[in-house]
Amino acid sequence: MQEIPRREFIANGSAALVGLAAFFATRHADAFPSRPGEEVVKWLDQLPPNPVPQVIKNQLVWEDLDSWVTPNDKFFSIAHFNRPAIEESAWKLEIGGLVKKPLVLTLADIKARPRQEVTFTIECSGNTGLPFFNGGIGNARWAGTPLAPILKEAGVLDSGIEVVFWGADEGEIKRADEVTFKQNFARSMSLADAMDPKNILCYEMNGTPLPPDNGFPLRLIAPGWYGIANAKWLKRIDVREQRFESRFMGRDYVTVREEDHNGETVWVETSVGRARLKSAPARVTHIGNDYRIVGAAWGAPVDRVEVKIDDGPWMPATIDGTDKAEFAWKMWSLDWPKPSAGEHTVTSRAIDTSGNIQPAMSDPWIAKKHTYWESNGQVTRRIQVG
Ligand SMILES: Nc1nc2c(c(=O)[nH]1)N[C@H]1C(S)=C(S)[C@@H](COP(=O)(O)O)O[C@H]1N2
Ligand SMILES: [Mo]
Repeated sequence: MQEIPRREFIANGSAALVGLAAFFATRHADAFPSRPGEEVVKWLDQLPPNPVPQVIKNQLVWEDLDSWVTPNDKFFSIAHFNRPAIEESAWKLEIGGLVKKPLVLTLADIKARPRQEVTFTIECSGNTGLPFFNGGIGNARWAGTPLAPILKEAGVLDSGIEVVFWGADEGEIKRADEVTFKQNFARSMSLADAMDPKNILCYEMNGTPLPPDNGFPLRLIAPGWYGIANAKWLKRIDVREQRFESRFMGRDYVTVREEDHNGETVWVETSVGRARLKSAPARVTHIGNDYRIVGAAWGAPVDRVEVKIDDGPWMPATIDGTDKAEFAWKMWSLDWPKPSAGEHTVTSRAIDTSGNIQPAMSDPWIAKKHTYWESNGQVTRRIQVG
């Protein structure tokens, strides 16, 4: 379904349209391949204890996945510094730096601007790259106001090339060059990326104000980008004339790959940016001896998903047809009638609309990646049948 802002429906004044929107909303919420009476089988490979419980909270439990939209109380959150508790009355957003007219906006000012919604699956780029982390993903319906018109209103000067998003959270930065200082969380984007009409300054998650852990009162939602770009607890947007390098641009969230260039090995370091094609088996269910594998695929326009059991052939999964949101994960399923008793492995791979295939873990793209970021290799889970 096309993303149609609620305002447009109301402006149309058509009860039929509003009804249709509600119908699709319900269909979306229900769009999940489950069968009455089925039982869920736990994966044999369960995560070891999370060594950073303040940083990573509330990971998605894949076996519990039973809805296309992840409810707020089941949504993961990441905080690299503190988790600020912000009072709406004391909060404001500054837009400054290389602009003609700096702006200061209250939450009421932001909510009074045009509303835009997007259903977007946000994944931490560290997800499945670390042994204790596979639930850094969730899908929500985010609402806010587009960022681009605010930047236009402030009037970015010709010298401005970079937009920095500052959070209210703060931590100590110790650099290798022995400079130590306190700094707020900060991520940046090129001006061109920031002006993407899909980016919103977001104040609502699944119909409620942003929960504190997910960035209350305001965060950036940049559909199609890895989690790190979606700066939470925003306090300032700052236009600059140089590329910006914070810890989260230039040191953490840096992917290091060994690439081959005409037979020469070239080591390449890049800052984590846009999301990558990925899928994962979510859970196996059964009714008696009729098993079914259900999973999700996301990160790029997904064309199809294939599933491999043990060392068998790739088999086409059925993609749930009801969830058509461009930036949201797609649910898929594959019936697995009467599997033999014993231990099995389940692997999935997504294929995008350009024919790119989610890489195997042995693919050089993954095998020659030396940091855990952007781990979009195929996910294999283990299961006991019978
Ligand atoms: N201000 C701020 N924004 C932040 C972070 C943070 O630590 N501070 N973590 C980022 C990371 S690493 C991810 S994966 C996403 C996670 O969004 P969520 O916590 O709403 O799930 O938020 C991003 N935005
Ligand atoms: Mo992240």
